[in-house]
Amino acid sequence: MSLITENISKLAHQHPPPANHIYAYGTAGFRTKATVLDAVLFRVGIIAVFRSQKLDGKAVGVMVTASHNPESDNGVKLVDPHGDMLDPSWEAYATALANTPLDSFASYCTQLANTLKIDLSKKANIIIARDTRPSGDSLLASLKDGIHAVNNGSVQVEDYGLATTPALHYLVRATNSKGTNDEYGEPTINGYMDKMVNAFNGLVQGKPSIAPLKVDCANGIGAPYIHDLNSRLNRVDAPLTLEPVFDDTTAGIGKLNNGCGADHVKSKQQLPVGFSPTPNQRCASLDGDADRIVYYYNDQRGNFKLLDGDKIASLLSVFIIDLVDKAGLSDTANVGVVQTAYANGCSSKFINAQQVPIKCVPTGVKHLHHAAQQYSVGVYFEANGHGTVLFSDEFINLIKNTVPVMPAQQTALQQLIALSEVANQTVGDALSDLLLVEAILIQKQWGPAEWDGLYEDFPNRLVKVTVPDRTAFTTTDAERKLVTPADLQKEIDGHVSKYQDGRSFVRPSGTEDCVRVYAEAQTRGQADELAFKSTIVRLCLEEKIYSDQDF
Ligand code: G16
Repeated sequence: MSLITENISKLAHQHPPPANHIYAYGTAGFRTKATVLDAVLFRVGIIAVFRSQKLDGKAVGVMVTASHNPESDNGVKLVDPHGDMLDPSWEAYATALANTPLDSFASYCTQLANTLKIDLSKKANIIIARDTRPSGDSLLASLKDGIHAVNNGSVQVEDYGLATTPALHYLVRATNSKGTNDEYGEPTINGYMDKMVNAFNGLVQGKPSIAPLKVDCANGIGAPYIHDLNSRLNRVDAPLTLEPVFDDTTAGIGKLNNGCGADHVKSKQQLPVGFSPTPNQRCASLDGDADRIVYYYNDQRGNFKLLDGDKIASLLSVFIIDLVDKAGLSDTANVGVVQTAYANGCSSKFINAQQVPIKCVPTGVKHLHHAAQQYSVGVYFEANGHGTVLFSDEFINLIKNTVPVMPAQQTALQQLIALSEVANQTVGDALSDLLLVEAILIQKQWGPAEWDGLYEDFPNRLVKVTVPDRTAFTTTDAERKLVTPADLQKEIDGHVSKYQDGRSFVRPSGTEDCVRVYAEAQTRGQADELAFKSTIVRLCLEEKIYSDQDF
């Protein structure tokens, strides 16, 4: 046994996996109850070192978070050197490592290192952080044990403590690109904030202020970041003020994502509990690790109006298309939008009507990010508020090197450059998205109702259903159709055909123990009927599946 194998074996025994527990790599990494995650975090530490060693010691990120899930859950997201999610081809190795029995664990690590041709004597650089969950501290310690289990003396760990997920993604890319021609920014939290705020300032300087924005921080790590962002905006006299609410980050008191946050607002189509904005007041909600944002307002009659990821994507794509046109680049650059099955049918119709191509991909940032990279400017958003705008290197070169012949063209080019710096190029980012949206609203001097007026959504319903085994549900066609259980899709199609503009699909969640049912139709009553009376009834009664209290 080599020294490293011995060390792995010794430390692995301090982090034994629970009996009979199978871990699955889900939509965004491992995610489940915090109480069964100790072994996973230890083992993820090892895979992170392997990944870094395989990539010649480039920094790899590990974020300990369960994002929108309840406070008692936790999880882990892995970040590749360019700042995007772990290459999907490595998910299988991470899963195998997580599920290897303790007795054979050390020898399996050696075997995996051999298969992947990893030189364990190479250096590795791991950047880590966590969200505010009470379990975060001890899980971070397990992660560090895993990292140090492979320590050959040249494994470096940089621990940022409490940070948002998008900040960690930024730090990974900024660290790896420092000193190169593609330098992404100063690899510090200050550098992350400065880059966004300076570029935002360039977009809105001299414009009249708009009403303050109420920001629901989900009682998570986004709270100190929103407070910090607000002070920075004040310092530069920006025409925007943020008013944070739900900003209590005290760990262990059950407030995180509870009755507040982006997932609550989007799934329940309701205000955060106990929150009553005045009519037409612009509000936004982040999730627990600040990588998602949705907007909303109450109209004059007190009706709740949601401005979700689809509305954000629509606002951004219309604005960008106009700038590309004014910059004289419409013939050279292609702008595209990437959505998932959850995108409201009306948003897709609206975007298509602007002559912008749309691509539909399975749920998960990794899928959207990859598809958006195919465009000069790729706007990607999940309806739940997770997204960003990617600018290709070629397009950045083009806008930086185009010599303007008219002042309007010069302004458009400058604004495109500024947008590319506000937009997080590594992952969906609530803070960066907030600044993108606010910059456009300030430029247009729009309130939420004007933005909402771009198009009207089809009423829709999203329901979680607890099932005995969600792995029994498999899908195809970017998750719009079920393959198994057999014949269930035929039944759903039968129900859908009864409703004009009806659409419904069922898919297993990759972050929670449930399947998600989505339905939309022309009226609220029909959307609910399609979701509850048709699709879910079929699920529950015929498949002998029992729903949670949402049913
Ligand atoms: C994660 C993913 C998102 C996905 C969401 C829900 O978000 O990053 O892409 O939309 O989970 O996934 P599912 O429907 O499979 O449970 P977050 O913000 O929770 O990390």
